[in-house]
Amino acid sequence: MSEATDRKSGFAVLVGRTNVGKSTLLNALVGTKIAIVTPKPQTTRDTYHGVVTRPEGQIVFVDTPGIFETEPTKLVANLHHKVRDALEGIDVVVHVVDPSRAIGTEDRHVIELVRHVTQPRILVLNKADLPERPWRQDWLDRAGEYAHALEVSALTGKGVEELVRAIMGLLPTGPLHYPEGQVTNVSNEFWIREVIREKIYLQTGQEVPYTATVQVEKIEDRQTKDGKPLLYIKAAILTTDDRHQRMLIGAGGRRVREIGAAARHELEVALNRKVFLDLTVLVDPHWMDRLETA
Ligand SMILES: Nc1nc2c(ncn2[C@@H]2O[C@H](COP(=O)(O)OP(=O)(O)OP(=O)(O)O)[C@@H](O)[C@H]2O)c(=O)[nH]1
Ligand SMILES: [Mg+2]
Repeated sequence: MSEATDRKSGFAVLVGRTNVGKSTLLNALVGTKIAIVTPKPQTTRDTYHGVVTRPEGQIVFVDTPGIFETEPTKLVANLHHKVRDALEGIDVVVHVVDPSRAIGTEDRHVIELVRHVTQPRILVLNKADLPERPWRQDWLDRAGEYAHALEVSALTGKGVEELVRAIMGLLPTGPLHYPEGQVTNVSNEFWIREVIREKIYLQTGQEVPYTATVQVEKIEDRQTKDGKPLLYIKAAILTTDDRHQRMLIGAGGRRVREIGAAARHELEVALNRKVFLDLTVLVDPHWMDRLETA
């Protein structure tokens, strides 16, 4: 924590239906990849922080799991519980929407959730780069319920600076929550888990990603044979049943090898050193039961 100053400081939570681009926006705001992004819904499963520090102040963005309508599983209940929790103790609510898709039940659920918070709200119409956004005007018609309504493209960066300025304008002054230079609260272990999870979403179909989680068992600094630094990681993909285990492993182990290779590549580029990723696929029918839903 730094000394109290006249700088702005506070929390802005990103909420919205699943797949609207909250995590892509978090990465664009911070300017580096913190959150995993995939074309599949329900990618984000935890709330975490991306920090933007400027001379005028600091915004701590909180990414949240998207709201979605699906079979009520323990996992879904856990994710929605995390969104409600994330709305506590924040300064600004950023409601992210995708005007290329019809306003549906999931959006109405978020509208209700957001309507009940007392903090200032900003409506963000994302995906401004898309040529067809038929529901743009329907969202703009709701702008009166928000302190600001802004159009951005998390993909190209358009409008992202304007969003930072709008939020800064709504924050109180106070001590910074993170030291200058720190961009997230995500631990190395959490990040490794997320990178592997992203590759599962990208490389397996249909329901497979939704029955899977990743457990990191060991992270060790080692050396390659020629004395270069090597990060050894032992991790397991847990899935709820045998059929999904077989799909994750693939013929002759090909699928899990591809997931591992893609994750290893991303980790090596980010860490700028060799990574050995020992990845297995295990059946654990109870992993979801251990999640908190209260
Ligand atoms: N064209 C376009 N696509 C975008 C934009 N922002 C995000 N996307 C895409 O939308 C999809 C979903 O993005 P995410 O950032 O994972 O969405 P999310 O809201 O975090 O989704 P959940 O974590 O599942 O709630 C991905 O395929 C992104 O590439 C944008 O500004 N323009
Ligand atoms: Mg997300």
